[in-house]
Amino acid sequence: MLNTAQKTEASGTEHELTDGFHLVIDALKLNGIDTVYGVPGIPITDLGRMAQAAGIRVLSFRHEQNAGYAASIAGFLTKKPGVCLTVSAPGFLNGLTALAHATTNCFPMILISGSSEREIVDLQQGDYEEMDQLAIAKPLCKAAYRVLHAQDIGIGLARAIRAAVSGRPGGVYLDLPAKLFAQVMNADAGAKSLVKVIDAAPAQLPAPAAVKRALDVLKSAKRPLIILGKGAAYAQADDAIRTLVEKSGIPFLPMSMAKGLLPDTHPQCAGAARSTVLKDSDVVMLIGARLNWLLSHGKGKTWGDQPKKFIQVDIEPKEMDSNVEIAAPLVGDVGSCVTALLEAMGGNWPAAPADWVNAVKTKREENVAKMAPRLMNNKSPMDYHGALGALRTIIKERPDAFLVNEGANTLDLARGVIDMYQPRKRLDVGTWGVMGIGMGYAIAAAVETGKPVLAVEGDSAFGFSGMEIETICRYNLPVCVVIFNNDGIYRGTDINSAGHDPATTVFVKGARYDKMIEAFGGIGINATTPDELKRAVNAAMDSGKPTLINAVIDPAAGSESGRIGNLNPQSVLKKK
Ligand code: ADP
Ligand code: TPW
Ligand code: MG
Repeated sequence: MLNTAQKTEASGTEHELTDGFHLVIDALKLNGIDTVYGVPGIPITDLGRMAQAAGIRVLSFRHEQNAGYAASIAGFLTKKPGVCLTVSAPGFLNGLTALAHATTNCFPMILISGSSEREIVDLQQGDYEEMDQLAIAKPLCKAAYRVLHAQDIGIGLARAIRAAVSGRPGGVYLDLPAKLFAQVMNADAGAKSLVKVIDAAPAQLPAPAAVKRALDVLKSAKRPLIILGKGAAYAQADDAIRTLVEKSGIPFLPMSMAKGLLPDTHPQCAGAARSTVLKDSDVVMLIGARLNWLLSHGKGKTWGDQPKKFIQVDIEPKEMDSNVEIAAPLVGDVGSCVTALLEAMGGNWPAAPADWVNAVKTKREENVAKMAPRLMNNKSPMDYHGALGALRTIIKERPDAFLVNEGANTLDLARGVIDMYQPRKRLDVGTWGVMGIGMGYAIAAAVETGKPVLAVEGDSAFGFSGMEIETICRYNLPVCVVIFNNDGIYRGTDINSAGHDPATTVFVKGARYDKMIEAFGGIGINATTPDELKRAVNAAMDSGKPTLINAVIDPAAGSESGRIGNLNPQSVLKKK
């Protein structure tokens, strides 16, 4: 409804009016969307202002990609679509990477972009920021809609919400042309046109026969394994999943963002025996995890010579048999499937085979013991293990803090070293291994939950979203960014032997990223030893003040592409 009650005389009676701006805001609020991430400009500047005035939290970023990543992870954390608001063509395109990322990672998100005049765009007459955004968005998201009339705003948003969160969650594009915002209609009719989405992500129950089949396969196992993926984390069925794991006694392996669903220190956690369990298991139950590249497509050397049978719990039927045969597909939402499994298991489910459970336990203890001394070294400059040893203790002492993590070595080593204790606390590069999620994720985690955030960032990774430290300072968010500064991508030691330019993978030597945040009133600290690092992070987490710590890492410590160097193509001519 219009703020200053505007009235018209129509057939002798007074009518209150509303317009496109207000209908969009009312529709968001009606559906419980209370936070929006974006960058202002024509035609959505006033929408942002009015949304803020109407009590929606509007987080203004420095680049749409970061706002989009923030929205995507807000969706993962809340099971409501995260909303990113951008201007037309360039702003839309900047947000589009994040929309595609949300779709790829199965996070619910809505990218709302203003767009130019349809009549001019379609005739390609060169409008301000002209682009056929709807057509461009379509292949990169689950669904894309455009609203042309104010009376359709309610339906348009309802469709976007339902598409984003139902079934396999993903990104949705909503195109709102500039003209729409100014369209006026009768306020009563406007209010009636809004749609409150009822049961946006309905439970999807698995068929009883499929549950029985899954349990029959599981029962036949000699060396069973449960793999938990970020779909399981998203489902927020934490208690049921924990009960299933404990009741079955089966070792579990958490994928990166499923760490903490059960604590990494849980006696059944096989995280530290990853290669063994993948190789030697005979029955593998996937819960909300795809057999994509992150699991070597379910075949090859990683999976060893033992014949495998897979049970897969997933909401997306098409995921079954995507890479290998799935012996027992269980299609439904994780909560319903796990509950159905538990019910069908009954009271006397046999214990998991003891020799297998013990073999996994022994391997895990061996690996943990091997790693321990490396994590305690106090070298300066630091190596990854020394620095991560310090951060590992911090998360142990502050298990409700978020850990945002990106980089190559900084990512792969932190994933292995830093134990997680609570669900959905580890947020990282996800399915694409994308650099640039860091500050957007950190901001959204702090905004959506009010919890402290520790962002552990490679120096390259940080560069993709680094300007958002201003945003962190502006909103005074409890975010502590630690930059693992090894002077470059993978290593800081590469040399270009053919000319004066620096090698392609190196940055300014000895850069002081801590100075950047001081420009915005945050706290900057240079840490050269694990002890210094630990002190600085603890102080930051205690104070809750925006802090950036430049952790000086030995430029020679990392390896090419971290743990996935094997994916680099090799030229036969390379080292002539
Ligand atoms: P990871 O990278 O952790 O292995 P993936 O992103 O590959 O996880 O897989 C997540 C899977 O979880 C997707 O196939 C998706 O369809 C599924 N999923 C997402 N939400 C749910 C849910 N609520 N119930 C069941 N499956 C889900
Ligand atoms: C959007 C390719 C993968 S990892 C990485 C790049 C550029 C940076 C690694 O250096 P960093 O970490 O962060 O300093 P470290 O500890 O190993 O030195 N563009 C995008 N995504 C990806 N993944 C890349 C490029 C890449
Ligand atoms: Mg680096």
